[in-house]
Amino acid sequence: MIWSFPDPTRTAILANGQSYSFGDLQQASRHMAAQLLANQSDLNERRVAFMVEPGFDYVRVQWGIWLAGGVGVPLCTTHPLPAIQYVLDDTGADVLVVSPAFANLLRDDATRRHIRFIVLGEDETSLETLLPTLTPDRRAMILYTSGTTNLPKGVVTTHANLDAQTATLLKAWSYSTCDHALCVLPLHHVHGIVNVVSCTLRAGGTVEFLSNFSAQAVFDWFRANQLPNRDRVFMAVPTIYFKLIAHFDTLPPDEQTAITGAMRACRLMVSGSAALPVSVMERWEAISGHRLLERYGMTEIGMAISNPYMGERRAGHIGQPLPGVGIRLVDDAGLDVQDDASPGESTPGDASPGEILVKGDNVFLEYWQRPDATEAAFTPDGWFRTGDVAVLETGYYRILGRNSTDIIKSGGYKISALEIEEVLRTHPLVADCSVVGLPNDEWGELVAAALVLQHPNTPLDTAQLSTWLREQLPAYKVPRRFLALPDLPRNAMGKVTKNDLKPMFND
Ligand code: MCA
Ligand code: AMP
Repeated sequence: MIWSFPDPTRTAILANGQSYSFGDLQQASRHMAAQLLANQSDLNERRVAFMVEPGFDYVRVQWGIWLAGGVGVPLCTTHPLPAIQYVLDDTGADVLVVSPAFANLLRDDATRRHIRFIVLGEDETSLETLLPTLTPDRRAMILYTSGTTNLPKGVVTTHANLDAQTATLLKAWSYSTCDHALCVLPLHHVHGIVNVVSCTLRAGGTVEFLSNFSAQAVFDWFRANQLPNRDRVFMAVPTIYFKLIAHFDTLPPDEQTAITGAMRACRLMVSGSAALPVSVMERWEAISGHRLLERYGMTEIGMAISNPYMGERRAGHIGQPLPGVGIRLVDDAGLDVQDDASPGESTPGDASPGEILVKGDNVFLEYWQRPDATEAAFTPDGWFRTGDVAVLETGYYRILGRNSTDIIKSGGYKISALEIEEVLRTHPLVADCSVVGLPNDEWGELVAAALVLQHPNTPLDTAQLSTWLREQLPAYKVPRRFLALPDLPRNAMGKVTKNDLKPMFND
């Protein structure tokens, strides 16, 4: 899924103090495709995993994989080795592309797997070759998402899905060639990949990359000289807005005034990936002059529901269905709860909660090599079950929560409690455990673990346990609160009652 542009001289990417035009990007992507193809005519959906920092190299590798007919598998640059190995095993990737910074981390692993290992700038030559012709139904990307199973699942999107996911946003949020977007998000999730990078580039705008999030760097970006005839665009998760506000509050008044003035000139600011607290929305509006546009999405569907670009952006609500996206709310029996004949449209007084179902070209193809999970995720008539419960209030959807306590949202990341429990149970001191998300202003939810210890009389060294967990799990999945209990609260069926467990952390 790459796009051609009338003017190849326009700036596509700014990163590490360098500027790259669309012409540079297209040429570099073709070279990467030729490199990947070697002497083949088509990668035929072979999986190509890549661990590359956000920037020009990331995009040229991603586009190169697509041009060559491969399936891109972006790896998180901060995950520990076991988490990376899981993705390599699960996708059966037979090519691994890395930036020089990750070569030592992954070289031995690639050798052991007998897979092709390409270090950018080292194992590359400038090649040109004929590229395959791809049909839109071909698989394009696999992103890993945590869910109600203990291990992350690969979400497969096709070129047609990516086309639909980007097309609807381009229309709804008025992206244009004048956009200059800042990317501070990780590029192994939809928020960064689709909403920030792909949509901006598809519109012919410019994406500027920060290697990772820093509040000061974001404010510096707003204050820096604007490119001529450009409109700044900023998208982030609520935790980032919380952190920006906290940093802003520490700055001297003259600096605050300058930042506020610079932010007012921005075209669009969006929040998503987790619920935006009304307090954060209001404080941000006071600081920046922008009423954040909150929208709702998911790895499996891209974006589905959004507050309007023009019109009322209602606090605490996720908005209305995006163009081309079908939305229904259904009860436990699968019956529509809206008292409205046409799904997704509003009538006053239509407020019964239901699970959000989604249908449209934006919806993913399958969970990679998990036909049972894929089947379970859809209704018999093809609607994707999100697991999110919402209510429609005079035309705007509001999220009430999820239908599973095993899913936690922290820092905008979706985390499976079951995955963390599985790892904790392998620790020699842990006899049993249960992991929950505790409400938290900064992170949305904070990961917390209740533990039944093998030796209840020996005090738990939580620092040691955290260090051990960090070797196996990404930092954002490591519990921040621990509680030792003699037993876990359970219902008559023996299942841990997580809603009873959560308040115990306050005692
Ligand atoms: C990091 N820390 C945490 C957490 N994460 N503590 C508690 N809970 C957490 N979740 C700790 C670290 O261990 C570290 O502590 C300290 O915070 C700083 O870590 P660092 O990684 O540098 O944090 P950060 O850079 O401040 O990261 C915060 C972040 C990041 C920028 C908000 O979490 C982030 O990029 N989130 C966005 C994720 C995203 O893109 N999600 C979209 C997926 P110590 O020093 O003690 O180690 S959802 C999606 O794509 C759908 C489609 C959608 O709707 O958008
Ligand atoms: P992920 O699977 O990582 O793509 O996360 C998708 C999930 O994030 C959704 O199923 C929702 O639970 C949550 N989410 C995304 N946007 C919002 C939002 N604006 N408000 C509340 N929850 C959201």
